[in-house]
Amino acid sequence: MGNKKILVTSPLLPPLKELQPYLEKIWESKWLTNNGHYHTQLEKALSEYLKVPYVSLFTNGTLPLMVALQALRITGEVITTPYSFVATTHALWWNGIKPVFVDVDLATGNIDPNKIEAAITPKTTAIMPVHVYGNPCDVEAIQSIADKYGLKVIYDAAHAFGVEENGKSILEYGDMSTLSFHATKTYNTIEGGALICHDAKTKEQIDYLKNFGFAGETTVIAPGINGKMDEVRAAYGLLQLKHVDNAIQRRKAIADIYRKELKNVEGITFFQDLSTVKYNYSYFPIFVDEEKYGISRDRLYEKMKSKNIFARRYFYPLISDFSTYRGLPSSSKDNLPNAHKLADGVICLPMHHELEEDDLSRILELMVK
Ligand code: T4K
Repeated sequence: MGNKKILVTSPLLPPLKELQPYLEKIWESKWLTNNGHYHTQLEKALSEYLKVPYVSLFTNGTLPLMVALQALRITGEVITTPYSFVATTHALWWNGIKPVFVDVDLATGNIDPNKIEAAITPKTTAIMPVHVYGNPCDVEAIQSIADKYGLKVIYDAAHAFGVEENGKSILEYGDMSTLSFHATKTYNTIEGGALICHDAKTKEQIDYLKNFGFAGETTVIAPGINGKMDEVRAAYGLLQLKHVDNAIQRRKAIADIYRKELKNVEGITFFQDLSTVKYNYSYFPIFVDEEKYGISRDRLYEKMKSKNIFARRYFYPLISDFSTYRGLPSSSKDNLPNAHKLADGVICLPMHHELEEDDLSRILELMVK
């Protein structure tokens, strides 16, 4: 067995020769960005692939969060999860919105709907949950709370490309959902993202907002931003759609091996897959119980590193522990016991389409004593 570097992920890349003809067309047309030909094609292709009617492409997965908040005119306080990538909460902060953290469910890592109502105040205007690792939130429970209190729901679905529950896209829920197509995601456009909404008028508004607010050559309807995806990345994204299913299949096979080999290791647990859900296997988080496993999460993480295996502790520290957010009342440790438990135990094992049997053996041999 070799000692080659194993990273937590490796980007899916379309074969270079497949990209060449697209690049030639772009060079020929001299149309590089601003709602170009491939941009239009990719929005259409993604809406078919993802089974959602309206897709607005973006240049990354953070801007759609920012724009969703603007489009829905969210202000005041928003209820969200601390167990996510920091971009989720930053999007609120950049909009002058106060995040209110609610604890998560240990079974999924997602916001616990049973704890949302207690966090609602007269200033609450929305809920921003995350389908963390692509695990679907309890969308029905969240919607019924939102309906009861007249709140909007924006899902950060950065990890949930192609995820379905009972045959329906998880992106269909809430008022809007956002996706990230960053290089490290199951489906990538190098950098990129999308905002999913449910009607043509809202899509039109989103498309104005991602283009500085321009609605025609001389009319600016709102203080928009530049969130546009360029033609090179849109073309690359079209090609990726031909290959992403194979990559997901390989990820599933790897997840099955991890599950099989780790299920009887004392002190190591992982989330259970539900038969009603079509997953994308974007991450494989495990949780280390130091007492039962014998060594701490950080010791295991360092041990892996010393063997050239670069797993990652997504999502540690919790967002609520970063300096910007630490002082908020909802950031107190007592308010977030489950989130702390997950963050203190988590390691995301290497998970990508290029992992080979040898790589998996190296990872598992080190973990299974
Ligand atoms: N909401 C949620 C819930 C998110 O998770 C994210 C992003 C967002 C919103 C915002 O979406 P974006 O604006 O990013 O589209 C990564 C990603 O940068 C970030 O997109 C992602 N979530 C987050 C969970 O992870 P880092 O700091 O861990 O990336 P980095 O550079 O350390 O790379 C991770 C591993 O991937 C390394 O082992 C190297 C490998 N890698 C990375 C890149 C960039 C490659 O092999 N090739 C590459 O090109 O943040």
